[in-house]
Amino acid sequence: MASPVPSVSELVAEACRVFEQSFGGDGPEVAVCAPGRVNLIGEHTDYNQGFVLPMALPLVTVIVGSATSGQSISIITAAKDVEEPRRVDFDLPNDKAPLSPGKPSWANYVKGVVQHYRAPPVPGFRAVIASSVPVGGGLSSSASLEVAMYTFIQQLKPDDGDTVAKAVACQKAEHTHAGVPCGIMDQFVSVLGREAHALLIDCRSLEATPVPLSDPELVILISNSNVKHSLTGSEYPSRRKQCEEAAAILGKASLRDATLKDLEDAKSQMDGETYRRACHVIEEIARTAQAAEALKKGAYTEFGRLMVESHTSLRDLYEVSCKELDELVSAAMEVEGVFGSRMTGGGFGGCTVTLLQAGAVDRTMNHIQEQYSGTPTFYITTPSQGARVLSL
Ligand code: GAF
Repeated sequence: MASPVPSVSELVAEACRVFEQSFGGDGPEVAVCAPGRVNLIGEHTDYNQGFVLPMALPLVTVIVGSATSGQSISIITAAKDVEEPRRVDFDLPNDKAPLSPGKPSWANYVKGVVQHYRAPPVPGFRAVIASSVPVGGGLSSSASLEVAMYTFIQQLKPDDGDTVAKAVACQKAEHTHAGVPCGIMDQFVSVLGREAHALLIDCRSLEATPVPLSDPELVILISNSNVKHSLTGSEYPSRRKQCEEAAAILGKASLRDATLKDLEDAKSQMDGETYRRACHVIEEIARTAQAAEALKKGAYTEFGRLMVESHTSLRDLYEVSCKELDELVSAAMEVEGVFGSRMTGGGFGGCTVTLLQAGAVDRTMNHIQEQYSGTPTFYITTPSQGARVLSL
């Protein structure tokens, strides 16, 4: 019942086929991939310099291609559900003509990365994208495309190899070319994800601690609500702004530095909504550190309880959940053998993540399917490696 996921080699084969059909001549010389992610806990904490605990997925964006001697870039997407046209040609940026975002929107991620590549100028190239990360599903299809693009360009013209700076450059691409003032989580884990581990990322120091996550008795189930509410565009920046306002009222550089006591003391100086947003962030940062400790000890019941607390807080205090995500979480929590469940990612649609006993997977998927008012898609998943070069 879980969705079939094409393997990395199937994606490479598809991308190579499109490359040869479209560009003729020799096949591509380079192949790379970068994963999407699921965040286990620590939501809307990254841009508050807090902790997050994501893992890289086996769902990936693949790019194959070759350098050209010209001054332009030709890029084709074979990814599912993206805006037409599927081929875009543009000139390399220079000081007088930086690359500006436009239509189709999928190409903006490519343009953003070319613009922010850390060892300019980028050489001309032709490339094809193929992906198994569902677009708009809250599993970071955009970060996986940015990081795959960056990794591809590194093969044509290496930079200094600084992995954190690479994630930051990809985050910048998202800010300037997709218009989303995101935190660092998605790009960071897409670059630095580790097989069989989640990553506890301190978004202030940008240090990551791998947390082992490979118990055969434990399953990580992703349920895609298959809805995306249009609120996302405006609500994300407005949440970020409210957090910055709350930190300014508290006299702190970020909410990472604030305690609940600081917040209570300043309650009369802020409106109720700003107070609730800050309360979620301060508690979620502490919850994430606690959850990472629980996971290290294999204390899954404790971890699950924290996941549910996180979901409730995102629903009631941060107000980024929606009816569909709440339904998926409630249904999962009714099944024996489920430790915890919560929405994952920015919210307003997308996916939930559920931690459960291996023996409970089938009955959990069945129960969710029966209870959910829409049509869910399931992925049974494992923590995977970050961006990598593939052999052709
Ligand atoms: C999106 C953003 F891109 C991340 O940086 C993060 O803020 C997340 O929403 C919420 O935790 O995925």
